[in-house]
Amino acid sequence: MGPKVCALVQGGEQVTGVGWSVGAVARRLGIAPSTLRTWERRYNIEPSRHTEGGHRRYDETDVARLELMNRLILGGVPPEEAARSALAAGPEELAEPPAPSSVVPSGPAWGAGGNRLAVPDPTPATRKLAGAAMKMDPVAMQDLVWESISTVGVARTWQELLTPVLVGIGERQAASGRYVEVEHLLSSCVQSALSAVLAMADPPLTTRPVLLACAADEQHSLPVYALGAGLAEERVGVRVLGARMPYRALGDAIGRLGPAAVFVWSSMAATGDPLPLADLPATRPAHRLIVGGPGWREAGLPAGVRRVHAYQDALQALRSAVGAG
Ligand code: B12
Repeated sequence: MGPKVCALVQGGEQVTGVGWSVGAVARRLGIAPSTLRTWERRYNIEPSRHTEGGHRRYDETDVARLELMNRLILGGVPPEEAARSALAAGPEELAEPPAPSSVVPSGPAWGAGGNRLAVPDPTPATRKLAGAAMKMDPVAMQDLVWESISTVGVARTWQELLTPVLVGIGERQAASGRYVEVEHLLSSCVQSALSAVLAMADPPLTTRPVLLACAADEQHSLPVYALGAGLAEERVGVRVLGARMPYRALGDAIGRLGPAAVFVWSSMAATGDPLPLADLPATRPAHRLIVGGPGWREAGLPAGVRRVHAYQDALQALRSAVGAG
């Protein structure tokens, strides 16, 4: 019997050929390709075929197994145990999980306001993502995020889909004091999709990179991943340093990499003190220093530091700093 041809739809993308490639499976799961290889090396969760050239190819059962493993991990099961369960799973366990609505309790036990999330100016896509977030369904969330990224790109996905849903969950959480678990799972799905875009980006066409970091003690890192992924998609070289970046370490990174621009994010007033920005080292040629996020205190921003208020403006300022727009 010849190799079976898979024709599967993932995130709006048709994947055809003798099974799924590492990249296609990674996109489907919203994880980095290197994670798949790590799982294979550590837990023997491997593809059942290879091409003649030795490239890994996953069939539908392999993909279902990996999806089960990913679901278990996102649900808090340690990877080793998740891999054991996925390898031992029979066809029934590997089938689609039950519709989350049937397992999510409803009514008063689920909290005041029911299991709906109010999203500003809702669209069909934000409604679906908000629904999947409230049902805590990571596979649906990842599908929706990937479908959007592969159709309209990172920038529009962040602005039109992710920002409204994140703002909605933030408001819901602030009003009720609940839904931290929803906020965490949604953040984890968004973060893994954006990290996968970064990991799979084509090589940059720029020479001096853009450094993206959160202010010291600032944990809200999604905006810097969204900016990094948006720039990487345009083949701008980036280094995303992520959450809680001590200023001294940011200074060392600036000295080591000689970036064309540095972007620092602050969501909260507690992390938006502009004074430490003045001590960041100068470089030759000079870099642009740009800050964004509602946390920054405007008064006291050192001369020459630009503050941007919108994602699109940040993207434009960074593009122009590297001479790419
Ligand atoms: C996800 C999330 C988390 C996750 C973060 C995970 C991660 N890896 O990033 C976790 C669970 C870790 C978390 C922790 C906390 N969080 Co929180 N979190 C959020 C949430 C829901 C989204 C964060 C985000 O990505 N924001 C970015 C975008 C989506 O939101 P925005 O900044 O409001 O967007 C506006 C503009 O900035 C602009 N914009 C959007 N994107 C971009 C991008 C760029 C580059 C630019 C320039 C502009 C821009 O457009 C928007 C419309 O005007 C927000 C809600 C919110 N509105 O931000 C709360 C929120 C930021 N968190 C809040 C709080 C209080 C906390 C905690 C202190 C909770 C706690 N008690 O522990 C901790 C803080 C820990 C710390 N030291 O940082 C508050 C902050 C209140 C304040 N003003 O200080 C918020 C606003 C929720 C709320 N309404 O109360 N959080």
